[in-house]
Amino acid sequence: MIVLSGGTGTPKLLTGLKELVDPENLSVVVNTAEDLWISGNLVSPDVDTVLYTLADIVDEVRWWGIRRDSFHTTGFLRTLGNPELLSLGDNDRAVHIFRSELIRRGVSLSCAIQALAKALGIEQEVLPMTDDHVSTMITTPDGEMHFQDFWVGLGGVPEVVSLRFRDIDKATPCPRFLELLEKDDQLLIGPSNPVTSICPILDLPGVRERLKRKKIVAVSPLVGNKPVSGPAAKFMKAVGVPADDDGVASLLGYPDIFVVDKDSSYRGDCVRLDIFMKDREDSKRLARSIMELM
Ligand code: GDP
Ligand code: FO1
Repeated sequence: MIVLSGGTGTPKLLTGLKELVDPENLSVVVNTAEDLWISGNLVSPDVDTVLYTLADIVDEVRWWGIRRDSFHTTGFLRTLGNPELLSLGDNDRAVHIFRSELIRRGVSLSCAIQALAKALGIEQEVLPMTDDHVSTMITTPDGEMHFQDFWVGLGGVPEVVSLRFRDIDKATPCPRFLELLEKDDQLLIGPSNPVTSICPILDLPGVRERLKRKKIVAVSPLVGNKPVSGPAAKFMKAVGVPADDDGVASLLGYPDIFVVDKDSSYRGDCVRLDIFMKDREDSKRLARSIMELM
């Protein structure tokens, strides 16, 4: 099974899916358009959340970083008057160093992630959407900035005038993603932010075209017509679609099976389920229903 993922909603679903799908049959393709270099190392928030989820070490309160991590280096950097944009846990930072050292030696991002997954004891396949650099850039009335400057630096407060995926036209899907797109005839789009987590993957050159030949199952990230967390509604309005399941369906290219919340006001063809995952049992229950649909 191929799953397209961001860093919160889909990882929640993966906690259930990983219990039900043989690890060799689960490949997760992850958004990297929110990645950034901090203090010399590549931080890849969505990839790391997926890795930590599959390794069962993710912080399930924040849905980023490692459970019970310490923040000594981040704290001391702050004391030195050199704060970083993101608060990086010490073990999380070790993961960034591991990956970045490989990249500095010329290893591709997908191979570096593969090595990291192996070191973390993960049996499933985790792939970045591309080995190239693509960045989500947000334009506010004060100008253009990186996604993380908007979301963490400014708390997601400013008005969003527009957004774009910088350098996406020059990027290619990573080789193994392309191989999977030729092989599998079904694909699951997890409940992730359609604008900033899923569109960067779908908008890579050639991906939407290849998906036309597949059966696409997608789970909405909207519960009761609203995002559970994060800036999805603001971004959907900024890209000119309604902030509801009609908007989600259009951004995802009208999936063959669209799973929406039982209380969604969506009137198109869909499957209605309880898609809110408050705990692991909910994740497993939803994962089981999706597997039956697929
Ligand atoms: P990000 O990379 O951290 O922005 O994470 P994602 O894009 O993977 O996930 C963010 C989206 O997940 C938000 O739009 C939420 O509404 C959605 N989400 C979070 N929890 C749940 C849940 O329990 N069920 C569903 N269906 N969506 C969820
Ligand atoms: N989000 C925050 O709001 N504040 C943080 O300090 C922060 C640190 C952080 C560290 C590592 C990591 O992988 C993610 C982190 N996030 C933090 C989450 C991240 O900025 C975004 O929520 C994701 O990029 C959205 O997918």
